[in-house]
Amino acid sequence: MKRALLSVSDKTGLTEFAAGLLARGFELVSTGGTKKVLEAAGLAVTGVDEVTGFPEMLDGRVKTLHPRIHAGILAKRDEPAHMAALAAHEITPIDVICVNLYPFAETIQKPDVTRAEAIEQIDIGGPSALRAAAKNSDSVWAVVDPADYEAVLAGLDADDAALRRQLAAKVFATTAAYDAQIAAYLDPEPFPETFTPTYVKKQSLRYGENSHQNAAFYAVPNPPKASLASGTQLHGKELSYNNIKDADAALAMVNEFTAPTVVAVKHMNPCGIGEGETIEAAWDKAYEADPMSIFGGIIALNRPVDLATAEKMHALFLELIMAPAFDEDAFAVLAKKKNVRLIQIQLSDTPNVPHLETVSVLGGLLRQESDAAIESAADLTVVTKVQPTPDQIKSLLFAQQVVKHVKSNAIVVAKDGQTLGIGAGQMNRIGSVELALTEAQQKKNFAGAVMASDAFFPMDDCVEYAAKHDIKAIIQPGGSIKDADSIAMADQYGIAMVTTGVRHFRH
Ligand code: 93A
Repeated sequence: MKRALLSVSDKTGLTEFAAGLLARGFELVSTGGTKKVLEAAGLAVTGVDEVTGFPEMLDGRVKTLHPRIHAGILAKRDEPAHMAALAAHEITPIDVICVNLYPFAETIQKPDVTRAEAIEQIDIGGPSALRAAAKNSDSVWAVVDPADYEAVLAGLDADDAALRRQLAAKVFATTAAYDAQIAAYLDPEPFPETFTPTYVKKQSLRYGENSHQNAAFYAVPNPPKASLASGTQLHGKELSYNNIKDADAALAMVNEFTAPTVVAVKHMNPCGIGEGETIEAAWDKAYEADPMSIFGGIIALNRPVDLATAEKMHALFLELIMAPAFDEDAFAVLAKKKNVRLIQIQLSDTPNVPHLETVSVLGGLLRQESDAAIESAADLTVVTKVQPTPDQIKSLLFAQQVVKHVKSNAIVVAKDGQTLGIGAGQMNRIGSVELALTEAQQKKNFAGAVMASDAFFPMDDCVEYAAKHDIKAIIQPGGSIKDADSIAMADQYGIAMVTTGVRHFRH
């Protein structure tokens, strides 16, 4: 008679699977809690203690850890000496191991969980039995996921060796991720010597950046607020690789603003950001910031979408709209377009909660703390003879909050909670200044605009260009050996300049 060992924390689908095994002539062996569930369902089951001749010990810490179990799993079925050893010790081979693990990740998510409670949820016997079965997958079935039960029953009938190998790989991936979570809990050091992150596939993607590149989206098991992975898609075409990158950037931006704000993103850069009294007013500003580039844009709002705003957005072609909520009538309007992706997001409780960022480089990855710095009026040093006015200071701080989200070299021209021109990703700073100002000068409300730079001015040419193009105040980190030249240039044109001491490169 074939034997199956069932020992599961997640009892989903257990009795159906067990009944399927019984119907296929298996004898079932189980640990305490699993056995109870099976018996309650009227299924015949032997206790693991009857097989081992040992009681479950140490509050369950030792249940399946016994040669009568592990030799039964590990013996090579085509190795006569192995089978003779089993016979000599009267050990029955075990052909199916169905185990899922103590819920360690869920336990440490609970508020106020103690270290002792967490440690108790480190499963030792379960991974051992699973890994033994996976090692012996030439003959043994290692089943770790209830989602596979049906396929396993079918696979048993067909003696599907390929499926056994697939399941074995899943076991090692699962136990590796499980161990990585334990390691991260025991030592939450952000930059450990060995970095073993755990990501699970959230979705396969139709393609990557371009249609000839395959791609998939992976997320941590419990994604934080203000992440796309913790959002819910309510409507529209499935997300693309580029959507996810752009939406991630847009979300990081909108999450930093407290007043009603709308962010429009194209190719990872903001093309318009507007802050207003209402979300509709914010939309108007974000749209008018660059009515051309917003076409096909990714939009993030930090307030629920109301009908008036929805109607305005509906009039344009937009790829994706994210907001904490959509009013019912607003949703109905937007959902008239079949493809537009509507995503409900959760903003973080306070703006810009620091987190760790990871990007890949060939053969490795880079990890850093996110750029969580947000400057306020108290961080500004006026370096020119002319002082900025209170209104200019507001506009300078707004431009500063935008510029950190723009690819370097980054220049933002803004006024009254609205971007007017953005220069992104140029290889020299003056190039970004020219782009931002060329765009900004087309706006009818340009007069009195201010300018932010993500890093210091290496020479006085940027200030000269800005002054000649009617910029009245500038914010920049300072710190160049030629700061004095830039300040002198500002004084020459009678414009105000403040420094922050904080650089915001974004590569
Ligand atoms: O405490 S353990 O690490 N020691 C063991 O020997 C052992 N064997 C199975 N945990 C062990 N298990 C785990 O018990 C399984 O991985 C499963 O998650 C759980 C099932 O226990 P029960 O059947 O009592 O609900």
